[in-house]
Amino acid sequence: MTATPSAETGPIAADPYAWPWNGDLRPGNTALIVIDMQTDFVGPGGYVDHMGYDLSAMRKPVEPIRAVLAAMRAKGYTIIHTREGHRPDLADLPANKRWRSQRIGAGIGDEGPCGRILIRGEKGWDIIPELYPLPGEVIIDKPGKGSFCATDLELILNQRGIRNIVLTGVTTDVCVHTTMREANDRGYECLLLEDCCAATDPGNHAAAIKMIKMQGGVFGAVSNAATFVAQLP
Ligand code: C5J
Repeated sequence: MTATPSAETGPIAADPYAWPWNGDLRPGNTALIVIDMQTDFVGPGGYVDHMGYDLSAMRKPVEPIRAVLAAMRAKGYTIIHTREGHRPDLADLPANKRWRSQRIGAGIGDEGPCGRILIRGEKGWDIIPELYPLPGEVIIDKPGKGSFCATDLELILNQRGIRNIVLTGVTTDVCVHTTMREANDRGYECLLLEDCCAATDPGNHAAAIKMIKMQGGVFGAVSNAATFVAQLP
């Protein structure tokens, strides 16, 4: 029997409602997205390091994401990784994005200890070894903050019949939030795992989590890695 959609039917304990909204959570309709866990965001000598932010905060989600990845891989869920980056000739880099990054000493396209900052194919641009995609997992290369902007993510989700998206990665307030908003506007049901995300500023992380839960879950719901792994069907 199909469960009647209600805020009580979701199998995952989450805030402000048990997720997903209609209780329909299975490998055939649910994907994990791991956003931008690249050396440029969480490793020494990368983009975020150049900007002078605390890398230890950025690394906190690595182990919780590992646990979620293992659980979802074992149960056959779709796994998607994203990488923010630009073409070596900078043809897809908006001039104001380059200007802004140069102004704060982390010029996108400039040489650094991990190669050219945020450039596709460079060492710093790739996903960190601890969370490296397995063969067959989807990798989305995106030039912007949102994972839907100028990518084939929506096409791939639709081909696989995905309706629910579990969001992890960095940064909570920028690329993760932008992706969640884009997904929510397209009708996808979103869950953000808060200990699987980090921001360059802890206050922004907390604010981003709070925003999701307003208006009864305006962008979706929030849970954590341990709860999710324990309750994943
Ligand atoms: C940023 C991201 N912060 N992955 N990118 O520029 O959040």
